[in-house]
Amino acid sequence: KQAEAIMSPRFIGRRQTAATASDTGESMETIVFEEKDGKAMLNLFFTLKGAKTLSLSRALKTFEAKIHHLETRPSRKPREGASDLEYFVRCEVHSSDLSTLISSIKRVSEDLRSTKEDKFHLFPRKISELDKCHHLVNKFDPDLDLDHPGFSDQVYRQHYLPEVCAGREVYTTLKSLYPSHACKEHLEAFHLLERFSGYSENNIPQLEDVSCFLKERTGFQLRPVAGLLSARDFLASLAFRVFQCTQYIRHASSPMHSPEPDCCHELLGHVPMLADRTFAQFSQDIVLASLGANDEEIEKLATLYWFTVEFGLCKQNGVIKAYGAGLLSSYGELIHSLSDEPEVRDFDPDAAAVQPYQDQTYQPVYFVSESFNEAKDKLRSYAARIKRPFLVKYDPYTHSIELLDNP
Ligand code: HBI
Ligand code: NLE
Ligand code: FE
Repeated sequence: KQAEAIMSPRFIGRRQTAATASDTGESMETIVFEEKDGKAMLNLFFTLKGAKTLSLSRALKTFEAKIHHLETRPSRKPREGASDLEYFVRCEVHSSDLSTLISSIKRVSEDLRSTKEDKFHLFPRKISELDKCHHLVNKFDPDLDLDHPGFSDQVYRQHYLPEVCAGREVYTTLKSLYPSHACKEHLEAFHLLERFSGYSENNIPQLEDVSCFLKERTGFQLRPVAGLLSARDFLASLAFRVFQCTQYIRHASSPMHSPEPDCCHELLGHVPMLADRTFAQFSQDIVLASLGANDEEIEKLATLYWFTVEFGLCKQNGVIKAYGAGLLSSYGELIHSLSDEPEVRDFDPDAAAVQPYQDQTYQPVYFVSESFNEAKDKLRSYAARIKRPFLVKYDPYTHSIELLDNP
C-alpha cells in the first residue's frame, strides 16, 4: 500500500457511519516515523461538561492517542448541584498531535490540566510514510452533534440518492456564481475540468481522472481519505504535493454549507485552485514551514492555512474575488463573503495566524491579498522568522524531505 499507488474509488456515497469510542481505538495506533522513541507521554486531568455518558464518549473520541490508563474519581471541587467526576487519562501521543488533542479536550471539558513528559517533533520524510498519516478527528458526528444535518436521520446512512441530488444543486448553483465571485485561476481550471476530467452537474468524476489532471498541471496528486484528518496529518501530506480527499457527500438538507469537508468541497473548492502553479507552491510552502516547528507554531500555520487556502479573498482588477476552497464550495458562504456583512482585512500573516476562527458556520472576518504572489512572499517572510532546529527542503525527484542545519 504505497501512497504513490492511488486507488480509484468512486467519488460517491454517504458519510461514514460515525465511529464509536471503541472503533476509534482501532486507528489510535501511535505513529512513529523514525524511531521507536518518537512519542510523548501525557497526563491529563479534566471534568466534563453536560450529561456524563454522552460527554465521556465524546471526549474519548477526541483522543488521537494510545490510552495507557483511564481513571475517574469524585471531583475535589464539585460544582453546585452536580455530582462531578474528575477524569485522569495517561496517554501516549505523537508530539505534534498534542495541540489538537488539547484543544479537542478543551471543547468538551470544564477545566483541563496537563503535564507532558517527552517532546519530539517527528514527521514523514518520504511520500510512502503518508500511509501512516491517517488519524481521523471525529469532530462532526451525526450520532452526537444535535446540530449536524445527519443527526437522527437514519436514511442518511442508508441511501445516497438524496445526497447526489444535493450534489447537483451544489454544482449548478456554484457554477452560476463563479463568473462573478471566483478568482480567474479557479475559473480557468474549472473550465478545463469540465472539458477534460468529467466535471458536470450529472457526474461525480473519478478520483484518478482528477488526480491525473492535477499531476500534469502542478504535480499535485489526490489520495482518498475517510474523513476529517488531524491538522498534522492533513498538512503533512501537502508537503509532498499530495491532497487527501474525502469521498462522501454532504447531507441533502444543507447543500449551501457543510461544516466538514466533503467531495463537493474537495472537487469544486480545492482541486481547481491546486491546478494553479503559484497557489500550489503557496500551499506547499505553508506546510514545509510547519515541519519541525513547535506545537504553537503549527497551530498558527494551521490558522494561516484556514484564512488563506480555505477562506482567502484576493483582488483582481480592483474587484475582490474568492480563492479559498471553503468559499468556492459553499454557495451560502461565497455570497456572504463578498457581501457587506463580514469584516474584510488586508492579509497580514502575523495577524491571520492568531485570528480566532470558527468552523460551524460562516466566518465573520476574511483576509484579502493583493495577489497570490504577494501572499506567497508575505508567507515566506513569515516562515523565515519561525525558530526551528533545522530547515527542510523538498526533493521533488525522490518525493522526500531533506533536513538542513539551521545556520
Ligand atoms: N482533513 N480530510 C480533510 N480535509 C481537509 O480539508 C482538512 C482535514 N483536516 C484539517 C484541515 N482540513 C484544515 O482545516 C486544517 O486544520 C489544517
Ligand atoms: N464550508 C465548506 C463547504 O460547505 O463546502 C466546507 C469547509 C471545510 C473546511
Ligand atoms: Fe479544505
